[in-house]
Amino acid sequence: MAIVLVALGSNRCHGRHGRPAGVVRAAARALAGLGPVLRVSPIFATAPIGPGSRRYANAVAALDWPGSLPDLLARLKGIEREFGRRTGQRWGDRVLDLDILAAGAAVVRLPDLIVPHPRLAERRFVLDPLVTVAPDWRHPIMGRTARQLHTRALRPKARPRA
Ligand code: A4P
Ligand code: MG
Repeated sequence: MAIVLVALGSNRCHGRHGRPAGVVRAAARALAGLGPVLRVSPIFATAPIGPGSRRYANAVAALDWPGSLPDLLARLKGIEREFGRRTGQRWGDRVLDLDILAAGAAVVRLPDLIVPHPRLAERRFVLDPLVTVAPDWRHPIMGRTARQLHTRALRPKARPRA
């Protein structure tokens, strides 16, 4: 593997790292324990999608990871646990969520790992930071760059004419 794009999200406070933005900053430092972190986006404050009740801090990091993607997922889950993440409601409030967004042109479909992340192209909270880190990364299935996906997501949705 080479450069892996990792999404970081938090919408709960942490005893030591404080508010969600502090949690995301600390998590980016923890990623550096896995391999060189080449870039980290600014942190975006975003409204929750789904049943979450509080605003999120979201970011994307580019990590140079020499191992396999299932091994990386296991390490990311380990970091989530170190930050006190409990398994709970899907999409529910969480102190830290680390998702593998993409790894170059890799396409993975395992029972517990799908890359590129299946909801990546629909989500401003992913695309806004992603485009600052890897604007030229090309989605291997959709054939569009992060910049193109971002532009598309900014466009107002077409509405049926009255
Ligand atoms: N999994 C499959 N593919 C991947 C991948 N590429 N990266 C599996 C990471 N995990 C992957 O994830 C559930 C399972 O997905 C994992 O066990 C893994 O085997 P999880 O992190 O335990 O649970 P989750 O995050 O609640 O579910 P999911 O489906 O990953 O949710 P999302 O898509 O991450 O959405 N609103 C804002 N504003 N900002 C957010 O960050 N996040 C979510 C969670 C909802 N709303 C949000 C945000
Ligand atoms: Mg997740």
